Amino acid sequence: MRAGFRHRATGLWRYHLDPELVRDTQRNHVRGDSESQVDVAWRDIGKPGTKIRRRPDACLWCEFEWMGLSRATSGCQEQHENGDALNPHGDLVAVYSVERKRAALLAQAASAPYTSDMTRCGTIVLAGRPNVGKSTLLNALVGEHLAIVSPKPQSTRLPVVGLLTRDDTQYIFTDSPGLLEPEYQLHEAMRAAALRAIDGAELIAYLHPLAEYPAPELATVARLEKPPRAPVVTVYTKSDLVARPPDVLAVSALTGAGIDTMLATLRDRLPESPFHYDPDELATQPMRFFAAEFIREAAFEQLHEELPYSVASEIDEFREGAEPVYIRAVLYVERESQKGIVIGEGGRTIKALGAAARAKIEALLGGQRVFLDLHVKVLPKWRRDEPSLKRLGYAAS
Ligand SMILES: Nc1nc2c(ncn2[C@@H]2O[C@H](COP(=O)(O)OP(=O)(O)O)[C@@H](O)[C@H]2O)c(=O)[nH]1
Ligand SMILES: [Mg+2]
Repeated sequence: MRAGFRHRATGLWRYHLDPELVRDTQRNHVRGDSESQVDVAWRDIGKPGTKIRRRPDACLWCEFEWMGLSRATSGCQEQHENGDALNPHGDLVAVYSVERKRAALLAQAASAPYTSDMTRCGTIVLAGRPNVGKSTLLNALVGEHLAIVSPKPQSTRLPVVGLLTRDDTQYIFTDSPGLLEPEYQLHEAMRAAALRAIDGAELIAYLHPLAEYPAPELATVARLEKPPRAPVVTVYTKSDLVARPPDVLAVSALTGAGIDTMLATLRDRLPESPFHYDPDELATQPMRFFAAEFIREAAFEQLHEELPYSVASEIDEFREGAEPVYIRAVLYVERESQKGIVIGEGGRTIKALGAAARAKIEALLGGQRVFLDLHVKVLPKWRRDEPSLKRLGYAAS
């Protein structure tokens, strides 16, 4: 058994099963079931990424019941009831509480030899100044338009998670708001979100435009009080725009140049771990989140100058079962005069904005048709108002 590990966000324990152990377990624990039946089930369990839920009083074997193996593990149950849950190696004895199991697993992990067939998986934050290409790179890595992109800086307000599973590695990328000097409450919330993402990640990809080589220290750019906990990999972006100095990790999200090298570099620094997500998954946030973001992205495209910065969006209703999918959304601005501009002459502007947002949502829904019922409302000075920022999901409540 190569240890389990605790998933930070959910607190669940997950295990990766060593095939050798699985064979052992069959010999030691299976009573009365045909080997072939068990074989199939074990194969499922051994699959990278299989999640085994924590049950407070379950021993290591009883947890497998959750996977539909209650019969196969009846031998275990007997032992469990007798107060004597042994693993086949005899080194995990009477594990009744999660705390004791955790200690036993960690002790095992410390002594376990390195196994090269272990998968790797971890969280990587894409961090850097505004406009360095974080969101564009996230989309290029995932191969799907998840994060909103704009030539205007500070378009990303909330972290967006994108997943990439390639061979034995699952990369959990987080696009974060740009590190900036806050000018008002929304900026403070964005900076706080970026710092939380940096703090929570297992690896930091620090992005900086190649044209502005060399990059200053991340700690300086982010004005961190102490150096970040996670290792930092500096990745130069927009390499298509300038000649590359030797020996730097540089990528172009537009041409794809350097991305394989970047992934290989990140892979080497990710922890050994089972996958956290199904290899086919691309995103972890709900469709309503992306719908609201795409409305904002359309606002960045269709509205001029500073106006997009005064725009927020909120999804009131999202009926996915309907055909077309029905979405009622509100686009907030800060002043009555802005409302007039967003609606436009005869409703022309809001119509174009809604059509652009709808096309983006439909693309992410795999071509499903969407009816976007979009309204414009004034939420006075929401960028400087803490309760409004919380309500819109920008500030942590
Ligand atoms: N030429 C070029 N432009 C890029 C590249 N990546 C991003 N951009 C552009 O840089 C601008 C900012 O990108 P964005 O991803 O929104 O940056 P963010 O603020 O760091 O998330 C947009 O206009 C992008 O099209 C790249 O690899 N090459
Ligand atoms: Mg961005």
